[in-house]
Amino acid sequence: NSMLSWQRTAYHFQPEKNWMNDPNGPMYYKGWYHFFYQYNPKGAVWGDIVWGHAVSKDMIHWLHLPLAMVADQWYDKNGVWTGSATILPDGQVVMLYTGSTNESVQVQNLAYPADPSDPLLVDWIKYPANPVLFPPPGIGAKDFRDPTTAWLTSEGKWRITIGSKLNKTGIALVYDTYDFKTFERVEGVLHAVPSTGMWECVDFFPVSNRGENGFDTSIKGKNVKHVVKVSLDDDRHDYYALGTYDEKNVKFTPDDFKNDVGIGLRYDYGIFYASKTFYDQSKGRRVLWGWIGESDSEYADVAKGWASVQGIPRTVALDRKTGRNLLQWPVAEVESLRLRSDEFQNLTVNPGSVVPLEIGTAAQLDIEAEFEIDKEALEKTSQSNMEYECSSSGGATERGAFGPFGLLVLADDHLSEYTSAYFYVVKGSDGQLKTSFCSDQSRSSLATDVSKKNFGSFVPVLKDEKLSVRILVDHSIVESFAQGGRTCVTSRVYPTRAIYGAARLFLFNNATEAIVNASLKVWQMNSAFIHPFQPDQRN
Ligand code: DQQ
Repeated sequence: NSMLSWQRTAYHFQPEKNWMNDPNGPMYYKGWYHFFYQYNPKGAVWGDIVWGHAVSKDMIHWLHLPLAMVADQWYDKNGVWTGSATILPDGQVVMLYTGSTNESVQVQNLAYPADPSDPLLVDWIKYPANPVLFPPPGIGAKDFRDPTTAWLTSEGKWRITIGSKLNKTGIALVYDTYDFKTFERVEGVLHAVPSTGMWECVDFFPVSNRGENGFDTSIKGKNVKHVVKVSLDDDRHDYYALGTYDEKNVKFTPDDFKNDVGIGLRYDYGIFYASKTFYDQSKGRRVLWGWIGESDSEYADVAKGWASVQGIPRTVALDRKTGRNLLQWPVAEVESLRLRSDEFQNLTVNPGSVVPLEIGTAAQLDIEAEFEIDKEALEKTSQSNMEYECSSSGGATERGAFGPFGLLVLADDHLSEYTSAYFYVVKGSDGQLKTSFCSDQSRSSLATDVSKKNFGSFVPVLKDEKLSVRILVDHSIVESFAQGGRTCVTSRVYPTRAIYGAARLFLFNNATEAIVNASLKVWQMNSAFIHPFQPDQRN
């Protein structure tokens, strides 16, 4: 239905049609980035899941390849579900994935490239003796899925973890193997958190506390911290914790139990789920992929013939300034799409004002913005003992002393539609300033069958730092990275007027006391090339 095609994105990865969900088995192999994904070839809703496959030289422009794996065996008849790739030291690729069997039991299966000399890895072989793992005793037949990338133990075995639950406790089961065909269950669990429910798509990886961009999954040593990420089936968000991995006792211990996995930090406070990282050995960085679903109705998805996009791949590294959170940032390659830019220096945005930014059209943008608020007003204010929560607030229109202020993206001239991305600062009972960053969908669309949620969270702002945000705007997606990627928020929005050439960009300040000084650079973004592979593109 071409009537709804304006919501398609121009530079975020999506198949030509139908339903997509989790990223699967991302890796870099013989000069190509490979991306597999959960895909329904038959329609725009979840079901009949197989593995879609695309390749890219830069994770921005993509060539769609034939389906990598379909549901053609008893052990994956009800779905070729999520899995991960491991690249062995000799370059061999091993893929482990979950199959939902003919009886809907969740089992783990092994697959490998039919022709390792083919950089495109078009054909895949399922190991004839699959499945390689069944749900262990005491674990529900439908609570055993999404194997991770394997990492090496000191004894030279490969170790993986698989998400599950015991009653309402989310757990990560551990298995060791030499050959990915026979596995040995490791007693206990890598990690468990009560009341978090089923853990989907567990991810486990090292980060450097010295500043490197990324580590191979098997790295060990003094400069290493570990991250556990889980996708909570019950609330559909991806949570992570930083901590320590004790190899001998096969235990992850979070640095801060109050911020344990599933109850503390999220990768993204908007729509972002079932994410997975991989180590990009070509650039020495760790890259995160995340599934960004729709926030309109299933009826609308069926009508438009497709559902879901993938977020722009993000580099992930420890935030060495705080030591307590990760930093996520769009991969540098996205900057190759930047076209013409406009710059605005030191604009004064007074309380209660909206400032149009004359940049032409604004449906495909990359925005870098910095804000400073007037310190005197902050010191003099009588408003203290304040709390702020994006989700329960009135969004861009509810005024406080020091917020909200920021940007209105995907807006129309008359502001009948806009998505606000804003900061809100409060002075707490301890006299300390606390900053929230929010992305509000409540005014994004005149349509009624869409989510009107306001997403966001607290963002750490260190002394002498300005407030800053990077925002990628792409027709129906707004991906924001506040304070260098400490807090990220992704919204899916469905404007009916603020589309194509009618989309505009504004600054706004709806604080009552704070005068805001804003500086921005705004790039128009080119569309990415995302098309079916043609034989002459084999290079
Ligand atoms: N999606 C897959 C499962 C996974 C879930 C099925 C997470 O393997 O647990 O499509 O979105």
